[in-house]
Amino acid sequence: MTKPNTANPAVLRWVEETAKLCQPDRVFWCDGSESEKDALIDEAVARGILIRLNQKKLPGCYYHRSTVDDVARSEARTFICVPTSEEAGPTNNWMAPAEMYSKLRGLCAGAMRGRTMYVIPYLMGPLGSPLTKVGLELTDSIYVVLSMRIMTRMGQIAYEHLGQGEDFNHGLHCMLDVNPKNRYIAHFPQDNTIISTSSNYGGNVLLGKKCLALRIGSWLANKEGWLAEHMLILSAESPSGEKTYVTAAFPSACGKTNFAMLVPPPHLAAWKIRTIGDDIAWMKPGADGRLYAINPEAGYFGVAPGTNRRTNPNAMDTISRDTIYTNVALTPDLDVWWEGKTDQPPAELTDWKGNRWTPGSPEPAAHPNSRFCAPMKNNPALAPEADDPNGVPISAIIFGGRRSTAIPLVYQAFNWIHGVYVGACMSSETTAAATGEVGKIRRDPMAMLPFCGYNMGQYFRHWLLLRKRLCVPPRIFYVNWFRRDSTGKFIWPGFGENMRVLKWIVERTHGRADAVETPLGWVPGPRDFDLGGMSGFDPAAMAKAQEIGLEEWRREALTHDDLMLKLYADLPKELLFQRELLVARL
Ligand code: SAT
Ligand code: MN
Repeated sequence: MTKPNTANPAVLRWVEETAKLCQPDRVFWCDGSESEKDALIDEAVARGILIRLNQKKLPGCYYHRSTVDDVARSEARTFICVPTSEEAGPTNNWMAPAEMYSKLRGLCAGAMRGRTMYVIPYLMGPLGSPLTKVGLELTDSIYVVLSMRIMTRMGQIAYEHLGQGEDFNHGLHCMLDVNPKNRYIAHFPQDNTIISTSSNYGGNVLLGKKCLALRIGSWLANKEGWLAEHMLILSAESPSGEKTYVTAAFPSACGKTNFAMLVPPPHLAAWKIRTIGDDIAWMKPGADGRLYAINPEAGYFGVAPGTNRRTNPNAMDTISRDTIYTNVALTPDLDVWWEGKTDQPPAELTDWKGNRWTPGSPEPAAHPNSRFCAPMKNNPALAPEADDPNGVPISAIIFGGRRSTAIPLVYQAFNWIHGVYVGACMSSETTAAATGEVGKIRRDPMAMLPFCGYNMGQYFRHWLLLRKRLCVPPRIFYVNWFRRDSTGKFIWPGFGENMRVLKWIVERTHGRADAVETPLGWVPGPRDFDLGGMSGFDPAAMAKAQEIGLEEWRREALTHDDLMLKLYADLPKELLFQRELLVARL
């Protein structure tokens, strides 16, 4: 037992109650210090929870391997526990709070016997921001402590922000035996409480991230008049030094981290892109009628496969030190490797399951959802604004998904209401970030399907109402980097070249670039999209990337109906009108 490092009575009371329930042998009060980190790492290494990587190549880096059925978010086991199922809405799993509490109390009773319960105080958001929230996570996982230390502003700083108040998120994580049968990720928004059992996977157990910053966050945002969104935030500085702030919502594993760390191609090298956040944006109308965004996180929990010097050099630098890797492959000299890290795989590896792997092995060496967890301060492209308590004023909101067909590279919504409709109809092919089938098209409104903590129809209404509080609403765009030609090849080269799309978007927000009207929205005029210095990509290829097939779109519009019908009872009528308008234009 270490000594409590706070006198906050609500914190002391809750830790005591939880310890009584879970009966840990020890309670460890984390303070976030360096010496504490070193001691916890030593213990994790001694117990085989972490492997110390090659410290010459990867200073401060460690490796964690999870059990084979605990490698992604478990959406089927994620619940919103509010009094009625209508409040949770048809896109969420629901259970009555009393029933879920009783089930989880049963599972957690005595669950930490022989173990240590760690008390993690943390902030979501920069110190001193009016948007910042305090969380307390109680967990019996050292891996969670060390990851939360990277992903949040963790330690004494959170108690200082909280003072004697009671306004903090109560998070409890019990690893149990990580058996999926006992896995629950349960949210109780009315009590500002999260309980997660029987998993040790990031999105299920780093409770500040998806659980607090998005599910509870969106519920609070609806009540308090702000937005909690699954969005990266970046700053784009033009050659003349003008800074434009942009957010973008793409589903998990669709390139938010890459876009947030984009390195422009040589032709556009005078532009500077800097990262504010790579996954979550909290946004609120400011006194000047603009929408201001902060990144509540302090680290990146990114997908490793596909990350390399060419696709994301800033990420490669970020993860070269102080990083926890999970479920990637190991080289014989304890370096890390994953599919796409180098063109040629090493001759021999230990795969994510701990087995010997050679290039002829049938399975990938790294799990497709293997991750790095790295502090944002390592990012060479980090924007200084990432720590600004006031946030940054957003000029453009980009929606996008992973679609092989139909959806053009970029278009702009006609106005805010149309933009909300376009975001609501977002769709994407599923990825390995959640358990289940990969590559299936699903509607993922605003990339929030797995993360909206209340009724999705109500969520759209909240978006529509917010417009009234904005004098300068961000312009709304839709992008698709993933369209393929008839041979299956990606039409658009993506990655750094996405700067060209971003440039058009930025220019549009300042009223400088021209556009052509189409049934979907405005698209770049032929002279207003910069293809300079691009070899192998010409206006004909651009036309293919931008093609809007009317027949294909008539079918596409019909597929919007799954979601519209599911949400019909709560769907704002504005969105039904938007659908009528789209059909008429087609
Ligand atoms: O696995 S996480 O939920 O943390 C990341 C993601 O899926 O977006
Ligand atoms: Mn995410």
